[in-house]
Amino acid sequence: MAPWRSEEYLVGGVRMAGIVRRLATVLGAVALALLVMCFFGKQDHFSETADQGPGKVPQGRPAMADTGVEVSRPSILFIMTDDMDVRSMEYFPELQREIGAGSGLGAGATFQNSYVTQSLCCPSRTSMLTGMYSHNHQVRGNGATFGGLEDLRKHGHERVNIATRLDDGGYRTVFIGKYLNDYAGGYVPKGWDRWYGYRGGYNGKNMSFQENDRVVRYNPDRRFDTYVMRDMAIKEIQDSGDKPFFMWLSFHSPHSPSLYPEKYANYFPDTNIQRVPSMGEKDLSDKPKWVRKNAGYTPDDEKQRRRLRSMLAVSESVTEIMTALAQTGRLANTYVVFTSDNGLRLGEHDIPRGKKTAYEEDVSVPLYMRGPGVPTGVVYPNIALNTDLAPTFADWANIEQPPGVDGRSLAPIFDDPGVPWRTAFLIEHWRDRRADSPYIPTFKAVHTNDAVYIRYATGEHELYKLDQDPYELSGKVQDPALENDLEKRLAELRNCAEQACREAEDGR
Ligand SMILES: [Ca+2]
Ligand SMILES: [Ca+2]
Repeated sequence: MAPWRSEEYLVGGVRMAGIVRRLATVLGAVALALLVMCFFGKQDHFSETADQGPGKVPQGRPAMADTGVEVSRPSILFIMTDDMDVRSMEYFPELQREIGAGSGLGAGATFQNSYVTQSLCCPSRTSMLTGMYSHNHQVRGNGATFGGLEDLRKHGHERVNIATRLDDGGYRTVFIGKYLNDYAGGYVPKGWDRWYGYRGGYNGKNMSFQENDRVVRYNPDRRFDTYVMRDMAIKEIQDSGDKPFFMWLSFHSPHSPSLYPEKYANYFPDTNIQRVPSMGEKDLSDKPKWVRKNAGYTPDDEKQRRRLRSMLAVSESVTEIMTALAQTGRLANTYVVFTSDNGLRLGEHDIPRGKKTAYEEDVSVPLYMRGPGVPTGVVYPNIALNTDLAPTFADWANIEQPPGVDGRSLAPIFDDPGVPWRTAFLIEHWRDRRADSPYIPTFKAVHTNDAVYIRYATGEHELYKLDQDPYELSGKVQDPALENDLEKRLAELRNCAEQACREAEDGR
């Protein structure tokens, strides 16, 4: 049992849930009158959530104690990994239980249908910053031919995003780790009070960070990057004083080269990539030409072991960060979110490992959440997207939404799991001649609760009924009615913006 568990879970030996647990935790620290204020303040917040759409403005200031400590507004810790696939999360049950609902138990909730709308670093990170689909934020690649940091700046997303909004709203904003691929330091993006930007060199040879106004180099022979970032996070939590904070902690693990600390060298000695039915898929006659052309891949089990070892350091670090939250008395009023910028396929469909496709392994990401009002041990089937994170954070903080948000707050689900919800979303990819290996044609896809329909610029298409074919072995389903329906939904989604996206996702 992790050390912080006793504070969070057990009050007088009884496991408590929801608002009751939170109140009991706060009880020892603040006066009763303040407690009552806090309680009703929170209730107001959630009822506002249900009534107001994006673009709402803060309703009054947070309650302040005599000491000036803000007691009502929660802190937000957003932990992201790079290229972590959902299937491999089964090796990290502790991480799931700490933040999500591993095996139906845990300190928070798990979204089992969580997706990115484009399976690639820079586009997905930009969706998280802005709440927009890629066709709206226009960071469509990692920058080899287009996209990347340059497009992020060109399209104004460093001037206004969820961080600048939280900063304007009085939050202490902290960024730690990998930003967008091309970031090499030299400046601190607007909106961040504390900035620790990893300056490339993710290969373990040249480790340096832009730490606010100076560059700090670390000796990679003596310091491991995940632990360097963990220590930054713990120090920032300890230094955060009386303000609520928003911290984006962006680990580079388990992305290649998947470095890990020496102490984990003997872990997972015999663990192989799971040979799911789509591994080495034999019959590719249902697949588009680019898949058939690149078939014949041998899964790299040693690479997978390296990934898992690098994730052990992440899991260990998260536990220590949770302990720091508990020790500073912040755990009960902090939302903690864990996800990945994209998934990764490890050899499914007999094509090289990678991302960017609309296949489940590429677009599925882990998503765990805990915090005030988030039920514990609940696994939600609702489709959650990377475009939902910024609006969820804004909702939790009760601040104005960033402009142009296509996603939606996930918070209403915690109040009412039966709330009307999206039944479809858009997946996008643009062919990047200089970065694609293998080359994947431009496509747009619509993903529903039980099907995915991929339409390529080549004119080819794939249709999978995921409820019957979860491993996507047969992409030439003969179902004209379904295909017709999905064509229609794709047409509504492909160029949508803001409210029109939400309506198209809902099928209204
Ligand atoms: Ca990535
Ligand atoms: Ca097949």
